[in-house]
Amino acid sequence: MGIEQTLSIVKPDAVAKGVIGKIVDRFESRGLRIAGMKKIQLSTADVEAFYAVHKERGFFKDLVKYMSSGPVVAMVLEGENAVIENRIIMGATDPKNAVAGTIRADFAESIEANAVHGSDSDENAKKEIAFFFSKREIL
Ligand code: IDP
Ligand code: MG
Repeated sequence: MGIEQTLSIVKPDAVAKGVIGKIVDRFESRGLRIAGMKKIQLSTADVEAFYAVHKERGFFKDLVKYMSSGPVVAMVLEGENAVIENRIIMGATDPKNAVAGTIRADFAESIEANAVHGSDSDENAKKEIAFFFSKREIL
């Protein structure tokens, strides 16, 4: 395990609600350092590529529409066991199942508009970080 990096995205619903700062605070308060950060508008093609693993799922079309509906904030989080720590801080995919005090319990609108993305493995974290950030943007 040790020090890892993982990708977090503040999704369009949370950006629109004005809770970027509150979400960033959850990470920093729990010992995850912001190693990279950018606000970006994803195109349909961007989201199709980023979420390619979900392309056979029934909700894929809606997911692409939602994730390209407004700007997002992508972050590289760094810290001890960052991949799992971020998943714990985020909470379950469906906010109805998210533990109290998690980001999704506190800020998500629905199973789709669920405030944040987080990489699910070290391998995917590396790919997802490379999707958004160049080396010189990670400090
Ligand atoms: P995760 O974000 O907790 O890793 P995934 O299963 O990887 O969850 O799904 C990716 C994203 O797709 C979710 O965060 C959510 O925005 C959306 N999603 C997942 N399941 C559903 C569903 O059943 N209906 C609508 N959207 C969904
Ligand atoms: Mg996932």
